[in-house]
Amino acid sequence: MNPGAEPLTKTTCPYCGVGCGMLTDGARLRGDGDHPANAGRLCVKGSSVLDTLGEHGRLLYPRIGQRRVSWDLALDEVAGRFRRVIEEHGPEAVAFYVSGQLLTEDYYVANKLMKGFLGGANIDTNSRLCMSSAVAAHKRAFGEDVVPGCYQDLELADLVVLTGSNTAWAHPIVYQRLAAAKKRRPAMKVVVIDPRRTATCDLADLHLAIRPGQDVALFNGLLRWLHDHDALDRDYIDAHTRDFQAALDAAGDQPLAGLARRLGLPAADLGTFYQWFAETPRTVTLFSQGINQARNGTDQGNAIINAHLATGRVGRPGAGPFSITGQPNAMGGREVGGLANQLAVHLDLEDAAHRAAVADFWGAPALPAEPGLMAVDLFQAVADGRIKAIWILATNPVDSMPEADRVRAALEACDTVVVSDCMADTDTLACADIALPALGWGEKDGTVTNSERCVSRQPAFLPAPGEARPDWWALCRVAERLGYGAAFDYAGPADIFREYASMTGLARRFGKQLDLSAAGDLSDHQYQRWAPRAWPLDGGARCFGDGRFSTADGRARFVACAPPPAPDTNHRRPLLLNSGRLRDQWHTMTRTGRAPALFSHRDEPFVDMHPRRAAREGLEEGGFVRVRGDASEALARVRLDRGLGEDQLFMPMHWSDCFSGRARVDALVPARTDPVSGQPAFKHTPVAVAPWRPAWHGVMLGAGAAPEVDYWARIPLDREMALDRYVLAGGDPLDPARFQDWLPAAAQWLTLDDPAAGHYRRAGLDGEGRLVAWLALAPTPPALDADWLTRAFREPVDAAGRARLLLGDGGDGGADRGAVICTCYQVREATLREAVAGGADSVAALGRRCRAGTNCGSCIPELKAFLA
Ligand SMILES: Nc1nc2c(c(=O)[nH]1)N[C@H]1C(S)=C(S)[C@@H](COP(=O)(O)OP(=O)(O)OC[C@H]3O[C@@H](n4cnc5c(=O)[nH]c(N)nc54)[C@H](O)[C@@H]3O)O[C@H]1N2
Ligand SMILES: Nc1nc2c(c(=O)[nH]1)N[C@H]1C(S)=C(S)[C@@H](COP(=O)(O)OP(=O)(O)OC[C@H]3O[C@@H](n4cnc5c(=O)[nH]c(N)nc54)[C@H](O)[C@@H]3O)O[C@H]1N2
Ligand code: SF4
Ligand SMILES: [Mo]
Repeated sequence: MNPGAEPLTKTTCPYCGVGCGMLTDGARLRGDGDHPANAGRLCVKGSSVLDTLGEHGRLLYPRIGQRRVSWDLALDEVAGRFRRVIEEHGPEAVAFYVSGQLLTEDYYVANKLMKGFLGGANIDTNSRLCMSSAVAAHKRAFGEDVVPGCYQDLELADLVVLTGSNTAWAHPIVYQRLAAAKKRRPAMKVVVIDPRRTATCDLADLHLAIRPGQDVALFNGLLRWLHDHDALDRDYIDAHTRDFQAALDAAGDQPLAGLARRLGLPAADLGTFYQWFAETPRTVTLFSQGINQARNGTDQGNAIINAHLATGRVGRPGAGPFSITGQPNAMGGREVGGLANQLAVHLDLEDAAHRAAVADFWGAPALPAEPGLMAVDLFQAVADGRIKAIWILATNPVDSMPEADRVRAALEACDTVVVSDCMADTDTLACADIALPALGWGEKDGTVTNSERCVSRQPAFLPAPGEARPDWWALCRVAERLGYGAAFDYAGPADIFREYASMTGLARRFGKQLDLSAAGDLSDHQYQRWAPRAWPLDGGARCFGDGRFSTADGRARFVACAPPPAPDTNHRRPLLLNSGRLRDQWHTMTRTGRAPALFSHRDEPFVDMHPRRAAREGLEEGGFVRVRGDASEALARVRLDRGLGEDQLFMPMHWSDCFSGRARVDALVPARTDPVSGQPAFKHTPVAVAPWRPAWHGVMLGAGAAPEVDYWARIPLDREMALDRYVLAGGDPLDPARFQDWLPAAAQWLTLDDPAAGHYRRAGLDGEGRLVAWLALAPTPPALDADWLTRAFREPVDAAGRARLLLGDGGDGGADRGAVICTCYQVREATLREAVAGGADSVAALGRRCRAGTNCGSCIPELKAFLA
């Protein structure tokens, strides 16, 4: 940093639950060397966050219907409608649906307003789709929703088990810390349990490609094995736990060979894993959505925890079960009580003493004694009219909920849908009756809690765009209009944080670990300067290490876990569709979808499948596949991947109707949930596939809207010019005239029209000779040099260039250099090939030659694969 420059602001990354510290002023950005989570590192999403900022595409003003209105009018309307519904139908007829992307202060206020003052419990959160099975498993085992360990445990461990986690892509900095630790201490072992071979397997000494949905069987088998091989910690079990025998009885005692067959694993591999687990006191089992998002997700979590309790490995250095959180503030939301079946600060709705303490603290007139509806049931209640007004903040359920088309229909039919978002175009906002513009990252001010319970600040360092306001502010102004002004009279986020922190004193009073009460009297200045710290504030980095838990008797509970249900594929839906994340995209792409570089890793929606499966179904790499579920159908590209079982498919969760015509994976996913947690089984959807062969292919460049054709995918090219590339395909015979509607106006058109060969090309120029539109339609996918064409949109094209415009290629060899592997330095396959030809034979050598992999390191697994 140059010495004269303004100091950078310390903040926290807006993406994943690793919660990396950053230093930025909106123009410069680097990792915060002092932050305990990342010590200065950032992954590719974090590094490119500045490319997603800016006013373009933001929701800037409140709207009622399509009409821009003042905040006063919008808030009057929200309050008026909520009041009328509550008066006529009771508090059960209104709902909030919130998100782990809110700040703790926003979340606290939303929960307080619903449960304390509106008197209903229908506030649920997208954490229901994400962490609720882990929450339920923690509560059953520990008596409280606590992740016992910390990131350092992954470095201290001698065995790290990663199950249902694609850590390399979803929690890259945790993965890099693990990779660095393993490099320092090669004796450390890593086991990955995942039906797919993922980038995470790159680090694995052993990959168990388990049959989908079978983790309980695997961990039950482990419990039995530990018992049979005298590897239990009997003293710990006796002193600190209950119900071991019931868990062991439920675990069954299938011989290893039979169990391995059932799990689809070589018996030797299964035995190796059990042996390693038995003999390694320092073992961490990290789990994520492959565990949580299943019909028995809660049992899956408890089966893992059982194995740790049985060996006394909880909350000790280098040992523990570790549920890693997804969203930047998933943990904060769980603290404040954002789930419909929680009250607040780790206290329970069903407990009268907890309710009395909370009512007293808030001065609340009415606390519900019954849990509210969990997300799937909540949207069902919207669909059948029991819920008549819903306020959705910081989440996009029309894309991310199972049976997403039904969620959309429910919102379209609902009388009052209020949506708070920072972006102007989302599939959920399209259903809003009232739209409220929210501040986004860099503008909003508050705190978040990461996976290791570390509370960090996200301060504002950018001005508010348009009339966007903080979410807590909008909630408080509505509370005021409903007559609860005194309880929501906060001067700012510091005020809210102090109240919340004090309130965690109640948790402590009821014997919980959550405790931030020492921060209850921070000054505004101290709040501004808060350095990352984990709760309990007066505790160490770990919880439960002394064997005392948050249950009434201080003992942890083993949970008897029934064998997993059989997969519900059938002859009509013979394949199991898995879904999840890509390295460079965030959820429904409302933010990462603004950074063109983040599309260079994967640019169109796709379905991964094994080459033999593809051959059997008449599908080929790059062709199109129709995926049929019970509720809907999707259309995407085929990608061949030998890392999948032959009866499995994988589809990314990211594509919304803003980025492709029919690639919302959640339209396919049925709304089947875990009976304990209510979390949907996103990972295991029965489907069928069939090829789709278009009559023509096309590419369109411009700033226009998506053409209404059978297949389209939007790939941002340049954010300043709002320039997109649309990849197109159609089933009907080609009719170029239809495209007139979708092409922007131009001063001059160059056209090539060859109906006999099925070729049609058009380039539109403005008065100065700059491209404003470019279209190519052909029987096979047209080639082009997107970088060259993008330049032609920016600067007038010279005579030589004009001659090549319809070709779409400047002739300087830019086309067909393959996919970008290293996003940070935009290194393409061709460059890597050249580096290899020039003698680069290791990741380090590639880095020296072409810089690939030397910034965030997220592409290192792919560089290794490339070298292999
Ligand atoms: N790049 C990126 N990172 C993110 C996010 C993002 O959108 N993009 N989102 C964040 C959020 S909110 C979350 S919750 C996390 C999620 O982080 P992860 O849970 O790591 O990510 P997923 O890709 O959803 O799924 C993890 C793995 O579970 C595997 N799996 C599927 N079925 C089974 C099974 O039956 N058993 C086992 N053992 N494994 C199975 C899948 O094959 C997949 O590789 O990521 C966070 N980080
Ligand atoms: N098939 C399938 N479906 C899944 C999953 C899966 O693995 N497979 N994973 C599930 C999981 S784990 C998760 S967490 C969900 C995520 O799903 P969503 O929460 O629906 O996804 P996001 O795209 O993160 O939506 C966040 C929205 O909030 C907006 N936003 C960002 N910051 C703010 C803010 O400060 N205030 C306001 N008001 N708005 C803001 C963004 O622009 C965006 O529109 O998806 C779930 N759905
Ligand atoms: S790992 Fe990447 S996305 Fe996650 S918090 Fe760190 S920089 Fe952000
Ligand atoms: Mo999540």
